[in-house]
Amino acid sequence: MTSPSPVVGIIMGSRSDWPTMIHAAETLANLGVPHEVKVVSAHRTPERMFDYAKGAKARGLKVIIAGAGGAAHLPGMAASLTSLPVLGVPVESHSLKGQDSLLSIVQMPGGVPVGTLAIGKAGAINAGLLAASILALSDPVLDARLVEFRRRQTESVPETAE
Ligand code: RP5
Repeated sequence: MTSPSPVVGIIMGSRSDWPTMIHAAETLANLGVPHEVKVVSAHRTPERMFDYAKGAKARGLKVIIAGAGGAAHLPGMAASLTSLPVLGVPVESHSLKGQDSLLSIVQMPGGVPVGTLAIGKAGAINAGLLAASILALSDPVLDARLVEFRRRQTESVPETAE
């Protein structure tokens, strides 16, 4: 049996971003969303970035999740090359704790949007959930899985603090 074609592309500027971005991949896997994972650096592999973003829609991708740290221009550059929704995950950097990544990704000039999530693991998880929500607009089965995820999450929160 062949595996279904990916509909979400997870890209990141470096392999060192994987411990953060794995949480986006796991979130999508848990919801049964086919996805692919690639290292695509805006400054170290600019041609790979160009080809990836330019070809993403034709290959059947519907959403791109882009994680990067430091001078994190990958999400914005990807967004400039495709009309697909791009979700940006600021990876926590050593020197500035990801504040540099966050500001680099969030401050896009009007006209080229990047949906920016929180710094680090929470942002990667939420990027996966948000990508799934976008896809669920036209996929009732996925929508039901998201509703069930929320129900279980609510159920798992205890009322007492000790
Ligand atoms: C960015 O530079 C990457 O997204 C990564 O977060 C950061 C550091 O990369 P490495 O030097 O660890 O490869 O492009």
